[in-house]
Amino acid sequence: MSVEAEVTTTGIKVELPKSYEDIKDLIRIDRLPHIWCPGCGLGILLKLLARAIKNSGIPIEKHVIVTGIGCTGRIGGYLKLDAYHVTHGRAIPFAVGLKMANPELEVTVVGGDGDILAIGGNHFIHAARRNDDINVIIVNNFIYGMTGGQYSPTTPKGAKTTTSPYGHYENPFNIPLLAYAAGASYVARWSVLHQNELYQSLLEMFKVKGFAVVEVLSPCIIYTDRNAMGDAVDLVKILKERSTIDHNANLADLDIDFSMKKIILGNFVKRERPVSYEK
Ligand SMILES: Cc1ncc(C[n+]2csc(CCOP(=O)(O)OP(=O)(O)O)c2C)c(N)n1
Ligand code: SF4
Repeated sequence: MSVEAEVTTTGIKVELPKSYEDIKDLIRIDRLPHIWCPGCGLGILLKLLARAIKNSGIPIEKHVIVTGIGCTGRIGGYLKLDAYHVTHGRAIPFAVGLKMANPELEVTVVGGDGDILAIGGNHFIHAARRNDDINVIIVNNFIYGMTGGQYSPTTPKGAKTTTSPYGHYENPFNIPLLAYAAGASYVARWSVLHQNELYQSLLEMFKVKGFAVVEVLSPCIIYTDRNAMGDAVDLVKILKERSTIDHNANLADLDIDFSMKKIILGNFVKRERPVSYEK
């Protein structure tokens, strides 16, 4: 059952599934079909983000999405609102500039683990330190997806990637711990499988004054293929079976190792700190 059928710029007739009924006004149907692989978690995030924007209580015209480069970076292009697709790793400085120029805007960065934490890592920690009043959604698929599967700062030790064919030898970032230590006001981690919790967390993120970080664990078939983990659905099963929710978890315990035996999710941090432009 579809809610909308439209011939897109690609000449293909696209039908939105029924579950998009409430957000069809926010989806750029003319840009579909999207570029993502079957089984990729990004489509779920697109839907939940659109729904959270719509129900945020903040007018759509005040929302701005800023993305860098990567599979995740394509999200803004499918949303019918002001969206900037900027250079790789520089979404956070663009977002901070937008917020400084017009503090009334609700500015949200969406980026991959490579975009935000490798090439953009310095911007991330300093925006958190300053407590810039923006939102950052980090899609953690443990790899550089778009460029063919190189290791990223969240690739677990031992994982095989294009650039670590014998197993990665570096330790990954623990994103919630890093975000908290650097100064973020709000820190959460969910997976695309935990749709309701992720949706609620995105709504909360919009309410926070200060630097708000939501890590989203999302399957990538390039990662699962290379590590003989089956397909994206198998990784979704792992996320389902091995995740526990513990809002009060010790942040130092939130590492995700290659075995993925322990994946802790939750809304971990919510605190008030002066934001960057406050005296
Ligand atoms: C300055 C610059 N360096 C490198 C690249 C190549 N590049 C494009 S996307 C990407 C990484 C993508 O990985 P990630 O940010 O984790 O996003 P994903 O594709 O996994 O969603 C890289 C290195 C680029 N486009 N620009
Ligand atoms: S390469 Fe990975 S992240 Fe990119 S669209 Fe495919 S499954 Fe998604």
